[in-house]
Amino acid sequence: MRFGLNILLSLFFLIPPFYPVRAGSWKPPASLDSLPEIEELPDLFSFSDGRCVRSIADWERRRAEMKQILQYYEYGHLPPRPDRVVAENLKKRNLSECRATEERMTLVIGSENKVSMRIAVYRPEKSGKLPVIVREEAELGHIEEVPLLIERGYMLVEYAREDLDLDKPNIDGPAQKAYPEYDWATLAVWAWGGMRVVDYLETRNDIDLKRIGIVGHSRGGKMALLAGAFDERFALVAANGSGCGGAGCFRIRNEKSETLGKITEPDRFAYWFHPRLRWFDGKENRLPFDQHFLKALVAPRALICTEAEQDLWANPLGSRITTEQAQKVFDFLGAGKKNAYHIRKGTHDLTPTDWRAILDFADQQFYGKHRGKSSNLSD
Ligand code: GTR
Repeated sequence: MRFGLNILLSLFFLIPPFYPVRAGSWKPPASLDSLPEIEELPDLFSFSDGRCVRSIADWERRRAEMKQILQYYEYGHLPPRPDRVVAENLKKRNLSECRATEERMTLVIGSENKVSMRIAVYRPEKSGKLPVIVREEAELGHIEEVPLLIERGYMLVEYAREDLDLDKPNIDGPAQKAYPEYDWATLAVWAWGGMRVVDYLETRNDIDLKRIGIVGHSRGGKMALLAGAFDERFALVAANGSGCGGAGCFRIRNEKSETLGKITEPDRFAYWFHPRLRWFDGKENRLPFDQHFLKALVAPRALICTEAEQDLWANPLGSRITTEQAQKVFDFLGAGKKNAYHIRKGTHDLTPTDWRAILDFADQQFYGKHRGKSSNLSD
């Protein structure tokens, strides 16, 4: 009997408990004051109730929890996919700059709470289904990037993010007015716009739907990372100089980097985020997450964060740390070579060097071509 008990006890300690982790078990805390201090970056593989991720199925549940956490504390909640996206007012022309066509149109999103957003589609004069880069802009017509993308065989789709919500404080844009029951802030609205572009691309027959990437710079990089983290139809995510609220870690920064407190000042960019984020000003160690959550959510899809050495405000150090932390998830999912960090000399900009790094990485991930030298942490 005693022997039997010993065996039972040793089995209990030797074999890790194996039980399914409940889905949707995350609940907001009773109050923010009750949040514990976490000096290190919160563990990607620990559920908020302390259980560990042990299987791919657990990871899927942890992923769902992490998305809830990010929406609750940082970005606000995004509405679900609308029932339809219809293109209207199509205008087509050949470009004189390169062998490509430009189509401008308005996407009418949803059949009940309609929201309109203009897009521009640049397509190389080639037949067949092509890979696409989606890129947000305050306004359409960033034509200088088109020849490079066309030459590399990519379509470019720009969308006018400010049709959904202006980049201004204290206003509800058309998207927020259409979905009043959602507490989404501006970055979430813009990210949702990128997802709606994919809804539209799914209605065309000339798109390689397995090779859609999203690229953004600075505030656009923040939103590209959010869109790519949440929408698995993006096979590739590229955030350039995205900094605070993007690829940059809140807890670990260069001395001159933008802080959580600075970015959420009421007369700066508070409106990009859910108001709850500002509570963590000077209390970053109470955040139950950090920006490595966003990067980990992209796995096992491809992610590249492009930074610049002198762009200290955008926290290239913090972006390197979040990349290193997220690498554990990429490895866990067997996608160790899909998490890239690229740094160049220079300042805050999306330069041809950045574009080349992004497109070399895209070629490598999409087609197995090795053209550039974007560094990969697991190499
Ligand atoms: C800055 C802001 C950054 C970055 C940048 C931009 O003023 O502090 O977080 O988003 O604007 O988007 O241009």
